[in-house]
Amino acid sequence: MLTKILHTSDWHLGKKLFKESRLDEQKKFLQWLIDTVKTQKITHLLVAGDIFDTPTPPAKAIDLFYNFLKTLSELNTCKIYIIAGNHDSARHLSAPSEFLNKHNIFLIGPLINQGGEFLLDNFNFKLDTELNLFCLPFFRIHEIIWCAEKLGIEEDDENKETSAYFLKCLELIIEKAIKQHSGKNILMTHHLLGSFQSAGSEQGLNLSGLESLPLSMFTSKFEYLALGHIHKPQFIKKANPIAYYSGSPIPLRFSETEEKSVSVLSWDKGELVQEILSIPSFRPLQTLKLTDDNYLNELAEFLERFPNLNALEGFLNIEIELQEARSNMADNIRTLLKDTNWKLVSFIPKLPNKRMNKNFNLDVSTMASTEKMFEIFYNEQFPDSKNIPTKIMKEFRELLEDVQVLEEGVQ
Ligand SMILES: [Mn+2]
Repeated sequence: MLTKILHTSDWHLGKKLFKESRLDEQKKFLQWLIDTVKTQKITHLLVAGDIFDTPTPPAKAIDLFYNFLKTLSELNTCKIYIIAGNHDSARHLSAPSEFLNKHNIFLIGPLINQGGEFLLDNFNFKLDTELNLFCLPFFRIHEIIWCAEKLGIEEDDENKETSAYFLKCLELIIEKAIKQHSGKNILMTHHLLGSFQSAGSEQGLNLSGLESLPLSMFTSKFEYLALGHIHKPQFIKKANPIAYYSGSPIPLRFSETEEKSVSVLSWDKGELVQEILSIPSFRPLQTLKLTDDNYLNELAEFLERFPNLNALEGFLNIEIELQEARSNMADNIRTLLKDTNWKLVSFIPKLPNKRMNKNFNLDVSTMASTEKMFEIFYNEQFPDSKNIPTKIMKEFRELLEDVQVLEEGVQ
């Protein structure tokens, strides 16, 4: 069978948009993917990281993932290679890998295995007689340095903290990997490469002061770089090698309006041919900007023009410019949406930019806590209200906790 590769990434199974589950869309995408593997006669599926949205995903997301693997492996025509991204728990993702290898499913987790070893063979795969795949899952800098030292890089204690030393270590690993087999090479990785455009829904990656990995490290060694992490599909380089972010299969935020796609690779007389296949939209996400005095008419007009014939209800993000605070707007909108195939998911009333009182000065150094600062800020914004409503205070505390968890995660 002729080798034909499909590259996708950033599924983020289990992710929510505000409080709304995306599993229905993710399920439809995975069904579409199975159909595409069949019709396109795909022999190898590459998934470049961020399979799940969180290290401990909800049971329904795990269920969806394993059902997908089961259905695809039953076709018996397509091998599956999946690397861990920064959102995945690499150890959890790859825990069943020995069992799944028997079914031609390869889950590539942390560089350093449970036994504390780095085995280059576990990251290198022969796809056919001519073609090799090298998988570099999301890693932290100290892991690369440790692995390079195991492979015999000269110890350099003086420069160990520098990014130049880290790049030297990474280079050594890549060189050792591609020397293992002769032929053409593909790299799959979950990192920032070259100059990229983010979609805004990605988390930052810490590369010890490096903005991204230099592309020059990979040119002349690889034919194709199958990249994951950035949600907007894009080329980092169009040839020699092609470096491509396939992007996420569904929009993860309202601001992601570009068409989603997967990348398909085949070879014609030894020449690499890439085709971008569009993924259908399984649920429309729409931002509507409405005006203060006419918002219900404008919304009615929108509903008439865009009835949403999709099987799944559309998600709406409504922004309204207001002259002054008004009540019941969101409820009025929900009433109007009641018998339609649209759901209000996010409502943002925008009040005219109240200038902060120039004399208002928050001396952060004397503040006991962030909560106290919020209290003072709130009283300044809404001088008529005596206390912060309990609900707002509760939500502020939850937000604060989320930010703290995120900060810990990024470090
Ligand atoms: Mn990522």
